[in-house]
Amino acid sequence: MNSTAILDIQAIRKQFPILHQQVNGKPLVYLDNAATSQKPQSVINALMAYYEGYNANIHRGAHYLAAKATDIYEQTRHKIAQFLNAPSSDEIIFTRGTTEGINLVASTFGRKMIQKGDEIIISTMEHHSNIVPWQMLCEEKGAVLKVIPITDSGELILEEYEKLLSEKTKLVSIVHISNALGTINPVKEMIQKAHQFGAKVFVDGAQGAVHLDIDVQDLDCDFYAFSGHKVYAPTGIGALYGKRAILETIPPYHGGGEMIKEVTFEKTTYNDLPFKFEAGTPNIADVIAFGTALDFVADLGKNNIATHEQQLLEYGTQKIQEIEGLRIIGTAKHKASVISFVFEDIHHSDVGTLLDNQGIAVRTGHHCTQPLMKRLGLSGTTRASFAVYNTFEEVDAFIAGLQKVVKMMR
Ligand code: 7TS
Repeated sequence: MNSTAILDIQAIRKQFPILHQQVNGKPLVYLDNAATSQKPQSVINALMAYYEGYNANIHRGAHYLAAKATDIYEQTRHKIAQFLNAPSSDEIIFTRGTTEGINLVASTFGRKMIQKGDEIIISTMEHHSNIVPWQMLCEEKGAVLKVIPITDSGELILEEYEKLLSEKTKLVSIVHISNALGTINPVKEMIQKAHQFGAKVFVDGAQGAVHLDIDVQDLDCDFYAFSGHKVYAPTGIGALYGKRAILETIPPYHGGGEMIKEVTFEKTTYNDLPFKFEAGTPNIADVIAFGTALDFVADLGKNNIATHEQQLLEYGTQKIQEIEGLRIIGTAKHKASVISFVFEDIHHSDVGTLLDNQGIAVRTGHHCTQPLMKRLGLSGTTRASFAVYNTFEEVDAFIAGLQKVVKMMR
């Protein structure tokens, strides 16, 4: 099978220096993209250009370098607003990643809006980062965490979701795409249902923002969080979108410089959005390179990337099913480019090690979704996840690698 005609995958691969190496004497086949994506040369160059050419603190310096750094830093905020189709870049807050976005909302919105007896709804397929902050909040406030069940194929049971919704529901926090199963959840419909009860909705977009065109206005979500490092940007940087009306009424997250208008020992007034939520010197270099990563995605076209990834998913799914004793975990109708699987008789960590011996990088284990694994009766899975630079030949190498594993272990 050939690569999609829309994108020149070989030309794209050339932009990723890390891909061109041998691991354990074999060409690297990197299929751990749901954990983190690799970085194109343009992103690496953006980091270098900042440190070599205009490193300065932002929003405060009265000099050329500070003005330039501030300018380019703020351009990324505009790019993120466009990436999510947010009404304004004032509604984009820089975070360290999805995890911090969730914790920010739990400690600001949660602190102000959640009271004893209130209910927060999440689902069985959440990443730990979309479970634990809400659990901590519920414990502190005496609120109750409710969990939407799933089917054996890894889809949310929407009738059960509707039964959980009530006047007590103050927040629904739901993953857009499951990292462990690949399931794409019908978040737009779920948001509408939650809003009928006056509940706010947080969408964990760690995987969603990578594979789907996101329009927060069309979704009508109240919050949307994602991580830069999964969309070809550096680690340690992410973004949170929040509706202006909510962000304006909730308290700040961290106290410190930048987030204030005026400080006296008696009282402090807070800065305007989005700076109210951004205390201290931020991760300037990585924000700037985040902007470059979003340019990389925009230049290729998100839909083109998604089409290629879907083709890899279909091809891989079809091929992997030919392996005896292997079961795919997560067979939802709407799926992103993740194939999670188990063998009847081979432990997932052995599969990972034996693939690594052949230069093939996958993730094994519970994928930070222990309650999901428990629901499915598994201790973990092996997971292959695809990005734009993966090829059909790499899928073939992965399948051949698995066949070797089977031969060695049986
Ligand atoms: N939510 C989902 C759905 C995720 O996939 C992840 C990371 C997170 C939240 C947390 O994102 P972070 O950038 O703040 O860490 N998922 C994975 C994964 O599947 N393998 O490694 C990290």
